[in-house]
Amino acid sequence: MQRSIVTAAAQMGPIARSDTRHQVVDRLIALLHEAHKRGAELVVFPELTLTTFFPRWYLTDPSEIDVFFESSMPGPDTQRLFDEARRLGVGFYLGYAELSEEDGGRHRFNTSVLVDRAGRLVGKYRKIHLPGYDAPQPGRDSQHLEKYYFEPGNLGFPVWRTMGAVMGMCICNDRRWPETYRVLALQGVEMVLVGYNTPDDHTGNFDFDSLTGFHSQLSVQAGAYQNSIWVVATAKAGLEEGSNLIGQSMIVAPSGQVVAMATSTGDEVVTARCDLDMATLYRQTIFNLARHRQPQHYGLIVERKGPVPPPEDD
Ligand code: CDT
Repeated sequence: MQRSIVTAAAQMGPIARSDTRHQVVDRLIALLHEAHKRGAELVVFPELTLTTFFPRWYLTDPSEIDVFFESSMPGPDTQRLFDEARRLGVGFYLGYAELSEEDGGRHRFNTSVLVDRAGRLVGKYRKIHLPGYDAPQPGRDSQHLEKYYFEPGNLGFPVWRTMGAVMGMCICNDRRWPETYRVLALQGVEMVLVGYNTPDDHTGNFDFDSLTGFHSQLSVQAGAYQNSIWVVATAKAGLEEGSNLIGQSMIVAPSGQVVAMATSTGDEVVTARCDLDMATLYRQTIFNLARHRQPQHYGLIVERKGPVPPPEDD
């Protein structure tokens, strides 16, 4: 019997700073209905889904910062989404800014949760690769201050057997790192869910920035193919508070092929039936990690602090 799961990438257009959680959750529920109408059993929402992408601003007043964070999930504003998803029998991935009281202190993480079709919270992931800076950079109109607002995730890259598949999560910049997919693949992941907010001026170098869409797609396709996994990557997109966020939400097969992609930079649902046996096929053949991977021959991995020194003069 074929194992498959109909999956939706539920891209969101821009969210203004003044938009309320209620307005945002209304949009999420509309996307959920659209996905369900198309047969989706699992919906992937973006990174930091509930608010505008606030790391573009340097805020110092804790009360101004706290409004972007959730101290419980589900919370008073998101309970409606959880209830509606359970009623429809649709699982989902949701990214949000998490304020956590643990180890005797307050901690802030860039987090996602995975919820199954019965509305049960299956797992939580906290973003490990935080891009940008921990202090504002002079000369930039738009900052990228994730290192200022968040701590690196402390939950590793777990996988969960749920909804008929082995699933893992990552968040935005994580998708550019081969380690992300490989650490998940070594645990048998079949489907990786990722939300993102990617400004089209994120490096400040136009030669690089003009390739932003290409690099996003390249990272997801390479991760999928080299690790035999389905990747569902969902953007927050469009012109948000003066910053252009790329769209191109996509579903990529273990073959590396893009099987669905958003064509707008607004609220948009794309779906695909993800055949999990395709992941098995690639993993049993070209990328049979147990048979073909050769870590014992890779040599000692030396982490240098700087470049390899130049040859010494005789
Ligand atoms: N949100 C996020 O991680 N965005 C980054 C772009 C910014 S890098 C300064 C990304 O990798 O898409």
